Amino acid sequence: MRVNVSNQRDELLGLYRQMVLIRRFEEAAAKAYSQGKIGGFLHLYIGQEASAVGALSTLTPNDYVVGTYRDHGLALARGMSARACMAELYGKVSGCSKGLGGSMHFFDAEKRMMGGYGIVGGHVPLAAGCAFASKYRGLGEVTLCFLGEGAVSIGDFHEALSLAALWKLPLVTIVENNEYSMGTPLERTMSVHDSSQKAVAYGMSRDRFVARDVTHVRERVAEAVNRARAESLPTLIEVQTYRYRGHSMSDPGRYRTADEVEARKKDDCIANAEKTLREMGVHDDVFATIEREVEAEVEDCVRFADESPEPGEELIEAYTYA
Ligand SMILES: Cc1ncc(C[n+]2csc(CCOP(=O)(O)OP(=O)(O)O)c2C)c(N)n1
Repeated sequence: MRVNVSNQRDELLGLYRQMVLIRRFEEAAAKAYSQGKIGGFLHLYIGQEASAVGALSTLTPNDYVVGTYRDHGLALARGMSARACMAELYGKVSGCSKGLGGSMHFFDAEKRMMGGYGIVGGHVPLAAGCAFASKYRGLGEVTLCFLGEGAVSIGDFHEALSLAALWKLPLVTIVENNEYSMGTPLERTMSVHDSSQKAVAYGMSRDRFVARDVTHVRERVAEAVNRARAESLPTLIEVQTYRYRGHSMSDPGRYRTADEVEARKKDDCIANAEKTLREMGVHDDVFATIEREVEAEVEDCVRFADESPEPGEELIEAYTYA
């Protein structure tokens, strides 16, 4: 079979652009946080971009995405507007959750981005519920659920996987193993270091790979998404990745050395994609254009967030149960 190189290149260029957008968006968010414009928590995804971008590139608009508080990358990869996301970080009424959710609660029903959840592991049953609803209604939709390896020891994770396997739900659960749960390394929280092995207990398909190449992530997740869509079967995937920043903005990261972080940055998913694209014949001018366009989009969303109004008192009653 003849491989269409220009299609592969264009596809990778699209994924590359999304990863650059996520990284520049979060760099701008970190700056705004240090300027006191963003309050509360801010968990950055920098270093992990290939995971969300590769995985979400396998979905159709009707599929569902459910994630943790580290949700900016998922939201942008799902095509949510950078303006609505940045405004949400600023707590502005023009944010995707009307400024009431902040960093941890990005949500967009139209894009089927079902959140952003702060309780570790608590969202996995919600994702199983989405998958159940799709199956019950015979819609052929798939749900992709993201969590950290810290959530694998939580009961909710096991209850959800147990039912997903029993009821053959179209659910792909992706554990993003970035090696640390806040400041605690994996070796101190789990007796089994390959979390995909948990699938064996439920008779569920599993996979495990390193997220250094976004195309590779896309191909491997596509196998699971196809299995979910065509056969209505769940899969558990462990994606091995690494976050460069602290757990959140308040974490100075003293539990790991600067050398460790620098060594991991040498295998950066964005740099790796750029290298592959150059090998495919993409030149400096294309990268410069992408950088310029992304910079303009990020500047625009920061300006939009700055200029948007604060939520008014009417929102307090509108979204409070009493
Ligand atoms: C049930 C529960 N316990 C504890 C916390 C506090 N907490 C927030 S994030 C976190 C670490 C989770 O790490 P991991 O699942 O590996 O995800 P990562 O932050 O690395 O993406 C903890 C313990 C919480 N939010 N919910």
